[in-house]
Amino acid sequence: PVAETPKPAAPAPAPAPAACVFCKIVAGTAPSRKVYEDKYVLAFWDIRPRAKVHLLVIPKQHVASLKELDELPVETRAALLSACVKVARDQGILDEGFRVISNAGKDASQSVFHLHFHVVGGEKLREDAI
Ligand code: D5M
Repeated sequence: PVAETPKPAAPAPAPAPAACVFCKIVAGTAPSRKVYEDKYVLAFWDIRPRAKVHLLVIPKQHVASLKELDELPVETRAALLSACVKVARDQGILDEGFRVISNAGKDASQSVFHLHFHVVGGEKLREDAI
């Protein structure tokens, strides 16, 4: 039998910046109103809610934005989107409708450089806002 070529080792995750507020929330050294947590992701209330329900879903592993999504293990990538749907369901906003947004980079006015998905709903959202 032909010997299997060893798989290249996955690149080590980049160290989290010490000043990252969302990393501090993951570590439990900054407060948050948590609504969901599993091995891969954390979800909590946005500190500046812009809708009746406004949650953030983040990977526990630090990456700066959606631009770096492919640096995350596939399990984490899947867990992020599933968690968006789960928290929307848990908040009772699944049937009436909700929106999931990730601001990446300066044209999107990203202000916290740890990947996050805004999950918003609980009221009629503006049609002309994306
Ligand atoms: O949005 C970043 C979002 O993160 C913004 O809606 C405020 C929120 N934020 C910032 N700091 C905190 C803490 N400590 N807890 C909860 N929510 C927070 P962006 O998409 O980067 O513009």
